[in-house]
Amino acid sequence: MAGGISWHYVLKFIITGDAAVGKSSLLIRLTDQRFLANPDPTLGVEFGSKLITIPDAAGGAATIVKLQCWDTAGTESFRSITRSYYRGAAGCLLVYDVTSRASFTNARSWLADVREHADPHLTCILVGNKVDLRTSFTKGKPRPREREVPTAEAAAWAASEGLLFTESSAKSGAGVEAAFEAATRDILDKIRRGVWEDERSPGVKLSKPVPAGLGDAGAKAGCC
Ligand SMILES: Nc1nc2c(ncn2[C@@H]2O[C@H](COP(=O)(O)OP(=O)(O)OP(=O)(O)O)[C@@H](O)[C@H]2O)c(=O)[nH]1
Ligand SMILES: [Mg+2]
Repeated sequence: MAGGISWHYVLKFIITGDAAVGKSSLLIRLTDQRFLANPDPTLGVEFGSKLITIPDAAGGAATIVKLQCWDTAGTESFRSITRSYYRGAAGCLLVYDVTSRASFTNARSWLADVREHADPHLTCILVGNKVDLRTSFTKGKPRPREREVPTAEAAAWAASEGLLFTESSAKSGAGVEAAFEAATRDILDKIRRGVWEDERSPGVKLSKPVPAGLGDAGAKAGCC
């Protein structure tokens, strides 16, 4: 890449929400483009990273961003551990399951945690996951599994809390990259407006150009 830059920014993301809403599945879909029907519950935190390219709306040069994502456990017993990962995050995916009203109701308490422990400038996107889900099987018989959280209701709550909003399916892949991209665009906009100051913001790092010849490895070593 020109100037030896592999990415322009490194952004720290956290993924939070109730157990089993699909947080790890969203991250695996983003980083590996695959879906596991029976993933293990997260114990504490897991990490994943992905380069994404954000085109410039005005037709200028695209911005390459390295997302460093901390996928936290939704299980209550890990809550005090996972809270410590909120500090310094620039972005947050607050995930619920569209077929579980309880997970949507509990999003309020996850958001309260984020507000208490993360930077006030953090960009949070509410993500209603599992939009593919219509049917589950009990004792071999199909049983309809209804959506319990209407899109309009979640969108209205997100707007009232100043959150971005989208729906997704980690299973089909629909809306997954778009969720991370929407949050990233918002963070880049905040960087442009000086809301996030590089160097002093632990969740936002600017990549430093390295001398020609050091190549990709040099750029990575010079960052994060
Ligand atoms: N149908 C469907 N199932 C999903 C989707 N996302 C996740 N799942 C399933 O939901 C279950 C829980 O997924 P996980 O990704 O482990 O959930 P989690 O939020 O990381 O759970 P914890 O790590 O325990 O907090 C698994 O059986 C997944 O296969 C989705 O978009 N659609
Ligand atoms: Mg998990």
